[in-house]
Parts: sequence; C-alpha cells; structure tokens
Amino acid sequence: GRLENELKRGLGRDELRVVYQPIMALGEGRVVGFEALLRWQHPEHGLLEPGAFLDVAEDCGLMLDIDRWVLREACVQLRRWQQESPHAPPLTLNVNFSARHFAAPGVYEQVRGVLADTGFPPARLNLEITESALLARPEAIGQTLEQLRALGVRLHLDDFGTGYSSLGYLHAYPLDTLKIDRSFVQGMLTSPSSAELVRTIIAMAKNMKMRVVAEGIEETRHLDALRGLGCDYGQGYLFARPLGAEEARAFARAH
Ligand code: G
Ligand code: G
Ligand code: MN
Ligand code: NA
Repeated sequence: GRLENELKRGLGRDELRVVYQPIMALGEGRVVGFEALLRWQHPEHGLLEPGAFLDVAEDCGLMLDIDRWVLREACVQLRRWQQESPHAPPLTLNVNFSARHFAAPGVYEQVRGVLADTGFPPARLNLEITESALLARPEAIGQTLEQLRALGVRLHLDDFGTGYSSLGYLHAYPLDTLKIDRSFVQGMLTSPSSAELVRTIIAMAKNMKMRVVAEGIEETRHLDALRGLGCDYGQGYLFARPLGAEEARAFARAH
C-alpha cells in the first residue's frame, strides 16, 4: 500500500526519529534512564506516533530494520551524552523490540554487534519485550533471552498485566523488570481492583527479586500511591513526555 512505500522511502531518507522519555527513581525523583520511542517525521502528515505505522511496518517486513535502527541511534546518543559529561551518573537505555524480533535468527549477534560498534555498555541496555513475544515462539526466544542476559543486557516485560499474563513466564525466562501497564496505574485511584492489581504485582516482583517500573504516571496522586506501595521506578507525563534528544539531555542534567 501507499503507507508501506512511503515508509520504505522514509527509512532511506532519514525521516525516522527517536524521542526519549525519562524513567525516574520514585524515591529520590532522579532520572535513571530513558525509554527510546520511535517517531516518523512524515513529509505531509507531520510527526507520526508508532500506532499510526507499526502495523504496516510489521506487515511489510520492515519492523526488524526499524528496531535495529532505533537501537543503534539511541545507543549512539546515550553514549555521546556520557562522553560529553563523564562525571554524570550513568544512564540506562530502554529499547522496545517487536514480538517477532526476539524470535528472528541472529538477534543476539546483532544486539552484541550494535553494542560493540557504539561502545554502549551492555549492562545499561534494557530491552523491552511484550508478553505476546513470549507466547509466540517460546523455544527460540528462551535461548536468545539467555544469551542476551549473559551479555549483561536486561530484559523488561512491557505492558505487564494486559496480555496473557502467565506467572509461568516469570520463572521460565531471565526477566529483570516488570513494567506495569499504564491502564492499571491510571485506574488505581478510582478502581479498587486496579489498585489491588498494582499492589499485587509490586509485592510479587519484590518476592521474585525483580524490579518494577510503573508506566503512565500523570498525577501526583498516582506517584504518592505508588511510592506508598514501594514501587521503585516510574515514567509518565507527570515527569516528562517523550523528549527530543536535546531536551532529554537537559532534563537529565536538571534531575
Ligand atoms: O511512543 P508511543 O507512546 O506512541 O508508543 C506506542 C507504542 O509503540 C508502544 O507500545 C511502544 O512500545 C511502541 N514502540 C515505540 N517505539 C518502538 C520501537 O522502536 N520499536 C517497537 N517495536 N515498538 C515501539
Ligand atoms: O507500550 P509502551 O509502554 O512501550 O508505550 C509507551 C507509550 O506510552 C509511549 O507512546 C508514550 O508516549 C506513552 N506514554 C508515556 N507516558 C505516558 C503517560 O503518562 N500517559 C499516557 N497516556 N501515555 C504515556
Ligand atoms: Mn515500552
Ligand atoms: Na507499556
């Protein structure tokens, strides 16, 4: 289709962008890192969010190329910040990989190659994986995840609670962090069942020695409630929207 052709052309023409949303340590209100998020600067339609084109990218087989591009771009960017401010606390980088990506051949080698090329430390890279990826190709994925983990890369389970959440995943794969989906965070003040779910996820993660990142924190009341439950990390519009590289860097310096 038309969007497909435009996307192929756009990739070659430098129309893709990465924006960076801060991830905060909720206790101290300090930036610990950034989630890299994809945007497409479309020549006619303006800045497009992934919802507008990720399905097309998946369908026409461009998703892996795009994910790889985002990984490289963001590693280069964060490495540059670190080199320019060598005494600043090191920042972690979260990158989203599509479900299919983790099952693709050679993913481990590619990630290792990007880390080696860019000099970004593997232990500061967090790859975000969705539950649907774990559901899709469990065997191929298990080995890839173990290899990535052995390299030092950490694995964060994205949108936790929205998919086919199976507690079996948490034992079967070397996952470090659960990202609580924003629908539960946003529901927790008004819906007792959302609040209970958030409480339960945090308690379970602690028992399993996993970390928790709450997504979609928009109000101080969300932040207070999450702190009260012992949630360590979070992100959301209360702190910052996804920011361009320069703004993100300024935010990190100020926080
Ligand atoms: O940035 P935004 O809130 O519009 O992101 C919407 C969705 O797109 C999120 O679920 C996010 O995980 C996904 N997404 C953003 N950037 C990337 C990317 O680089 N690769 C993949 N596979 N998904 C992304
Ligand atoms: O699925 P994933 O968690 O990767 O999605 C990240 C998406 O969530 C990004 O598109 C980002 O723009 C969006 N996002 C980040 N913080 C907030 C928030 O506080 N509220 C809402 N509604 N969306 C957010
Ligand atoms: Mn994510
Ligand atoms: Na999410």
